[in-house]
Amino acid sequence: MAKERVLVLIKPDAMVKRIAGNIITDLYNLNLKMIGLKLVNVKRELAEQHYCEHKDKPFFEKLIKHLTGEFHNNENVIAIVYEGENAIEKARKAAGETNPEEADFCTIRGKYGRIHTKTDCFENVIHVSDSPEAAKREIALWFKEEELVG
Ligand code: 3AN
Repeated sequence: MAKERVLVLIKPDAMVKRIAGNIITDLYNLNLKMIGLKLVNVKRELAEQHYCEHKDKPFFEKLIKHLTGEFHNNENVIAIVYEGENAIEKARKAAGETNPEEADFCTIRGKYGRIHTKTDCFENVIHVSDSPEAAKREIALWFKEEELVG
């Protein structure tokens, strides 16, 4: 299988919980190569572009508020690009189910995620691209090519 790239976002809920290091350690175990990393103060425009495929979903506004840090003290996001064989499948498996309450306990979302009782937001800790096409689009949104160390 050819090398793939995948975008991972460590979301504001993980940042306020100070578990970014734990998440990166879990991802290290996948034996993928980290080729880009940055801290981003996410503005609404970037969040809307990132989640454009969900713009008609009832939870869209919550998604935007979550990614921009509005629910979490305006926290930043860590954006990482990994490269390697089967990178997308490996990283998504490590992340676990979208709904953190349904995620296997051993996955990142299973260990660290929750549904917030007041906002009803899926605080699911990380985003992972779900296809090579999505990864390509998302990586171009978050990184300039020269920021990636291939
Ligand atoms: P994933 O992040 O697992 O690829 P997507 O792309 O289907 O999942 O959804 C994007 C984000 O939208 C999820 N990370 C989650 O935070 C949120 N989301 C998805 N489905 C729901 C839902 N039914 N209720 C609330 N938020 C949702």
